[in-house]
Order: sequence, then C-alpha cells, then structure tokens
Amino acid sequence: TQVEQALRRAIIADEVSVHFQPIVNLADGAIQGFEALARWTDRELGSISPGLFIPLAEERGFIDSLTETLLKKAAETAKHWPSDLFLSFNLSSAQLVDPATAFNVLAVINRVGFDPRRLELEITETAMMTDPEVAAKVVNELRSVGIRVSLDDFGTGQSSLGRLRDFAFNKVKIDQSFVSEITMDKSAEHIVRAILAMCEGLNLKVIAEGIETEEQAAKLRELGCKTGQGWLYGKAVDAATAMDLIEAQE
Ligand code: G
Ligand code: G
Ligand code: MN
Ligand code: NA
Repeated sequence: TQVEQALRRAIIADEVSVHFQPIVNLADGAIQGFEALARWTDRELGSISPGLFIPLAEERGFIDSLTETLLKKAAETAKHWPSDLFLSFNLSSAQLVDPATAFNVLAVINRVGFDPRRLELEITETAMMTDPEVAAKVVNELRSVGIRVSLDDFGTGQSSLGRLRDFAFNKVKIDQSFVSEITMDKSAEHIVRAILAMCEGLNLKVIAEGIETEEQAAKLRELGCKTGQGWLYGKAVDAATAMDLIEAQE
C-alpha cells in the first residue's frame, strides 16, 4: 500500500521520531519519567498515528527495525535526563512472542549507554495472550537484566487477573477509559478503587493514564493513586521541550 511504502521510506530516511509524555507524582506534579511515543508525519499523507503504523509494521514484518530505531532514539534522549528519571517504552505484540527480544533490547541500550534499570517496557494484555509462555519468558529475561515491565491499558484486555501472578510485572497502567469516567460514573470509581487495592496487595506500582482534568486528578489522589499521566500534565513533546520541562522543575 501507499502508507506501507511511505513508512518503509521514512524508516530508512530516519523520519520517524519519538516524543515524550511526562509521568508525574500526583501529589505535587513532579516529573518522574516519560513515556516514549512514536510520531511520524509524511510529506504527502500528513501525520499518521502510531496506532496505525505500528500494527502495519508488525503485519509487514519490519517492526523489529522500526522498534530498534525508536528505542535507540528514546534512550539517546533519556540518557541526558537526571538519573532518577525513567524512560517508559511500548513493546509491540510481535516482540513479546519473539524469544530474541530481551537480547535485542539490551543490545540497543548497551550501545547507547543507557542504564537498563532506568528503562521500563510497557506491554499490553492482548500482546501477552498471543503466546503466554514465550511472553512470560521474555518478561523474565528483561527483569533479570534489571529492566522493569509494566502492564499497559489494564482493564481492557481479555486476560484474566491471574496473569498478574504469572508474569513478573512491576507496574500496572490503569487504562484511560476508567480515568475519563471516574468523576461521572460510580462504577468506574469502584473499578479503580479495586485495581489500587489489588495492586497494593500484589506489590505492584500503579500509573493512571489519560488524566485530563483537575477533578480526575483529585479523585485519583483521594483513592490513593500516586502516579499518573495525561493532558492535564502534558502531551507528548519533542526531546528539547522535554528537557525544558525537566530543567524548569529543578
Ligand atoms: O501516542 P498515541 O495515542 O497516538 O499512540 C497510539 C498507540 O500507539 C498507543 O497504543 C501507543 O501505545 C502506541 N505506540 C506509540 N508509540 C509506540 C511505540 O514506539 N511502539 C509501540 N509498539 N507502540 C507505540
Ligand atoms: O496504549 P497507550 O496507553 O500506550 O497509549 C497512549 C496514548 O494515549 C497515546 O496515544 C497518547 O497520545 C494518548 N494520551 C495520553 N494522554 C492522554 C489524555 O490525557 N487524553 C487522551 N485522550 N489521550 C491521551
Ligand atoms: Mn503505553
Ligand atoms: Na495505556
């Protein structure tokens, strides 16, 4: 397709970039890290969502080279942040069923000189369900070299809660669909409350995603949620702007 050709060209020409969305302490808004989010604007097709081009790259078999490019860029940027800030990076489903993923990720960040203990990889429930056995192995390998792993979009996939025990996650990211309803819909509030209680018992950290209003943030704080991200705190910005945000709070 036209998009596929343009994407292949963009990867070779190094035109796919990475932006960074702040992840903050909900108590005081202090930045704790950033989530890397891929961005691509084609000259003719305009801006294309990673929600479209990442699955396309997976389907057509060039997700590995795309991920390598993106992770390299993200780590090169994050290397210059204060060492207490982490980088969160999304792994695609194809990478969770690839036994070479841990090795590949480590190779990239070692080359860049980025500390694996500052890297967090986000995986979705749907991704781990493709082949849970291989996925569990990939997660364990990542953990064994100090990389942290978080479960993204929690509450929306079709996996069972038992997966939280089978996989060595560090964190759970509460999906934005719950956060967007949290001040309007009691059932969303109850679900978030339950997720927080469960994660505390399982010793998992929690990030609430998609926080857009001060009311949502206040409700999350009231429920005991400590960390979050969303447009209230900032959209994904380029590397230079992310550095400005970091410097502004020092
Ligand atoms: O940033 P945005 O809302 O447009 O992202 C849309 C989707 O694309 C989200 O599900 C997000 O996790 C995913 N995504 C963004 N950047 C990356 C990336 O670098 N790798 C992978 N695998 N997914 C990404
Ligand atoms: O699947 P994942 O959670 O990685 O996707 C993150 C996506 O959510 C990105 O596309 C990002 O741009 C988007 N996003 C981040 N914060 C907000 C927010 O506050 N509101 C909305 N609607 N989208 C957000
Ligand atoms: Mn994510
Ligand atoms: Na998410």
